[in-house]
Formats: sequence, C-alpha cells, structure tokens
Amino acid sequence: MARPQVMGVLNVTPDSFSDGGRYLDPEAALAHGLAMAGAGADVVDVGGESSRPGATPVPAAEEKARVVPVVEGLAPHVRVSVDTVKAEVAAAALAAGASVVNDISAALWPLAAEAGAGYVLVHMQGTPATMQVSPRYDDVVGEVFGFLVSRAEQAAAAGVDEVWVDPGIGFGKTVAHNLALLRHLPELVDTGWPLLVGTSRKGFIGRLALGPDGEPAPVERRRPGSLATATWAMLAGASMVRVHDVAATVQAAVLVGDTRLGPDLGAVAAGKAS
Ligand code: HH2
Repeated sequence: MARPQVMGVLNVTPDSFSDGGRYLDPEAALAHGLAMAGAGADVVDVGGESSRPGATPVPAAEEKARVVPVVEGLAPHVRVSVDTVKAEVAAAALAAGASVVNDISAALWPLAAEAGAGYVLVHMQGTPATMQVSPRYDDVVGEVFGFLVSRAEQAAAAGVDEVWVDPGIGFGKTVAHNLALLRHLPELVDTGWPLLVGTSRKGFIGRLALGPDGEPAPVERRRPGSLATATWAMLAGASMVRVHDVAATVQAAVLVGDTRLGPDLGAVAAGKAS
C-alpha cells in the first residue's frame, strides 16, 4: 500500500543539535545510514554542516570531506539526498551518487536541474547564525507558503522534475509560527506541490512538552512529540517526513497510508485483507 515516504537524517557533523558527533566517523555514519535504510527509510539525508540556531559555517572542503565518502557508500543501497547550501558540496555529492539536493537556502535549483536531481526547497528566514533571534512575519502562513510556491514554480520552469516544498520548521520561526504552519499544512498540500516536513526532535517540541520539573523536554525526550508531529504532517498530506527515528516513523507512515488509502473495512470483511 502506498505510504508517505520517510527521509532518515544522517548528520556527519560534530555539532548537530540532536546527534552531533555520533556519526562524524565515516564508518559509523555508513552503518547508521544502512541501518536506517534497513528500517525502511526511502531516502537518507546526508549533511556535513549543522543548521541549528547559532551554528558556525563549515568550509566547503571540510563539508565535502565529511559528506562524499558517506554518500558513495550509501548510494548503491538507498536513495541519498545531500543536505547543503553550498553548490560545490551539492555537486560533489551528486557526482558521488546522491540524487536529491536538500537545500535550506532555497537557491540551488539550477544545479539540481542541470544534474537531473530531485530538489527540496526549504523556507528559512535569515541564516542559521541569527534566524532565531527575533523571527517576524505579518502573516507567517501566507508568506511562507507564497514563497515556496513561487520558488517551486521557478525550479520547475528551470527543469527540475521532482520538487518538494518544505516550510522549514524552526528555521527563523517562533513556537507560534511553527504551530501555525503545521496547522495550515493542508493548504500547502492543496497547491499540488509535494510536501516535505521536518519536525524531528526540534526545540518547539521541547518547549511545548515541559517535563515534570517545568523545564523544556531535552532532545532525548522529544521522540513522542516528533512522531506525533510527523504523523500530523502525513495525515495532512505530506509526501515525505524527515526524521531521526526511522523505524517508528515508518510504522506510522504505513498506518497513515493504509488508513487513508485502504484496505478498508469492506475489504477486510470480505476476506481480501486480514
Ligand atoms: N531540518 C534540519 C536540517 N535540514 N532539511 C529539511 N528539508 N527540512 C528540515 O526541517 C531540516 C533540514 C535541522 O535538523 P538536523 O539535521 O537534525 O540538525 P542540524 O541542522 O543541527 O544538523
């Protein structure tokens, strides 16, 4: 049964907010990427530079050295995307076997068009260094969705055959902005552009789900909220969700797919599905 797709996060970085340092070693990264593929990830998203609020940029040569060997090792086994804002890194990853460019700067579509690659177009206000200082919108839903649709049209006109739009949860957004965007996702789905959503382990989950001590839930206690928001996005019609916990999300995706598209109770009663 068709189900929403799951993109597994593989951060080959020392400083990512949720798993920094765990997969900086190429062998550990490869093993984790293969494990995510084995758990049902449709795409593994390899990144060599953290985009967490306040992150410091990494030189292109360093980012390439992190990403390319891992992409090479994974690409024969699973579809690979490269999470980068640098054309040079994206080009090297595509040459190494990646087939999707995942771009929070929403500027690299000419390169995706030239390479015949898929393209994830993300909305971000500002840059990771400063984006969470004081995000401001008059109409967050209208501005973000309008931006995505106009860029997606540009990317398609430039020749990209496969475009996903992503509202960029946490990229220059307050908790209220994130919630408004999530609440209105069905309107973005209605535009007809395939939707990708990444909420996994993000700060707004911690801030909404305070622990018994009244403090925001730390990263390692954001799994239920990550699954809930990914499921919400899939029910709203997202084509793909970007997550750290692949196995649990694939199970949710299967259930969303089956619930939305059948087998229905009639088929079960008729013995066609059990
Ligand atoms: N979020 C992150 C990074 N890349 N790409 C897309 N398309 N959508 C997202 O929501 C998104 C993304 C941030 O998460 P993570 O990779 O876990 O952390 P870090 O940026 O610190 O490496």
